[in-house]
Amino acid sequence: MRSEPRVIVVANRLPVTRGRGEDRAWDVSPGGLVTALMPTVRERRGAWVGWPGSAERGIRPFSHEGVSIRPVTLGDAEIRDYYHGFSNRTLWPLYHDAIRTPEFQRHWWRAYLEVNRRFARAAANTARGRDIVWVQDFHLQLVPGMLRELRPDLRIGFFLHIPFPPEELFAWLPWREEILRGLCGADVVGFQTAGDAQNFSRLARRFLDLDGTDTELHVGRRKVRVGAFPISIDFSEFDQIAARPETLARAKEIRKRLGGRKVILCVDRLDYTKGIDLRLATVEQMLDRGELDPARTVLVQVAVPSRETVQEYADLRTTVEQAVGRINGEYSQVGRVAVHYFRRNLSREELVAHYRAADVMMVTPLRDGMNLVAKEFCASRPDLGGVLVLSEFAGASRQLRRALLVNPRDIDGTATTLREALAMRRGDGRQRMAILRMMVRRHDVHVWAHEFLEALA
Ligand code: GDG
Repeated sequence: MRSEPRVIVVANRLPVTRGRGEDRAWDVSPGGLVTALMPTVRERRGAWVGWPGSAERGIRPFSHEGVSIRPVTLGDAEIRDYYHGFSNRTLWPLYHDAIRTPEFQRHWWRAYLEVNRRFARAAANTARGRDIVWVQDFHLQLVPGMLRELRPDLRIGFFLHIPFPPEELFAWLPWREEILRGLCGADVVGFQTAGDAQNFSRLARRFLDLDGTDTELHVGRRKVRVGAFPISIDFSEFDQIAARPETLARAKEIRKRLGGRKVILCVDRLDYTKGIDLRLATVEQMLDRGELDPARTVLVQVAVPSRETVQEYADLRTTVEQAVGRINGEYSQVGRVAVHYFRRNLSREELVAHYRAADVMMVTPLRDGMNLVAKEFCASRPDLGGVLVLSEFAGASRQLRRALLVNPRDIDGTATTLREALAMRRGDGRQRMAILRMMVRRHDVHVWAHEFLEALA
């Protein structure tokens, strides 16, 4: 019997980063995608093609824990134009409801083309016959088409981690046909939600004049499958960390240090899609109206620094920090802060301890492909405690139906729901959490990877 085909992952970033020690050894990077895919790639004796994350040149391919690592190097100008420019300032805002105005620059696009070509070539050189190539995310949307030209023999999959916009927005993109054609090079194009998948297949039919349905496109003689593959987390990992006595002890300590008040927790990358500013505005309004008592409730915002060289992110940081300062200036007392704001990355254990310490978790992005924080929170509550308030504009809301769903732009509505969450009866909360946890447990990240690869096989 022939063995299963190897899996080659192609992603903007490699799954390993240089350590800071003297030997600068490579360490596996933390993060969902790596946790999700490394076991599969390792099992299938596969490879990972990606950028090492710096302008360092001349890094030779090497093997790490049984995975063959194929670095794609980028120069400073390419990092600026392909990554900070086209990826983060054109595609990211455009695909997130144009919450910030996307910029369209021809030289960014040219760099995007060039870098995608380099990734496609690297993948073509890495893959052997029968291998499966799985391309990840918005940085590399042209790779499936380019790779198919180089290697028509390969099975090619593509997964988009962020939303796929509706026609009204996607049509803004001067290179819309090129992007659609690039994606149609794959055999399976996967999205986070059915809505994203539908946006894509409708646009491909309209702009590329293809036949097909919402779930299948006819590209020449090939059939391209289009579908939703909602990404998830390693449920058992969070569940286990959450159940450790030391996590419990730390959660208790956190609650004690917060003065035994009710804890509202928020954990986000410091990104304008995450709705941090509107959430603070909601809380500020509630405090102003006396709907929230700072003696009895505290907000903890963990904000992980992100894309700090991009102006919009620097502006957002200023807005958020001014709001935190204003609220604390008005409502804190000696030894009793109204909003705790941490602009840093917590360790995984510390993060889970915070999840366990929360009474209410607020995940209120304005638009989000999935949002793993919402799922991690559920997995971290084996005690069935905690209430999840979740934006209906996060992909996760399609699965986590028993969360309290909100429209974060509706400040009054969100405030009402937050009050409801804070006052929820224990039994109701536990029942909701049990259902949420069952959902995340059944659809964990291993199921996600397996289902996608099955569809592609
Ligand atoms: C993109 C899409 C999609 C956060 N703070 C800390 C920390 N985190 C970790 C979380 C979580 C991850 O970062 C954030 O994942 P999200 O899904 O919330 O958001 P994006 O970074 O925007 O990811 C998103 C995802 O891709 C996967 O497809 O869900 O929609 O935008 O895992 O735990 N981790 C640690 N300390 C922190 O302080 N250790």
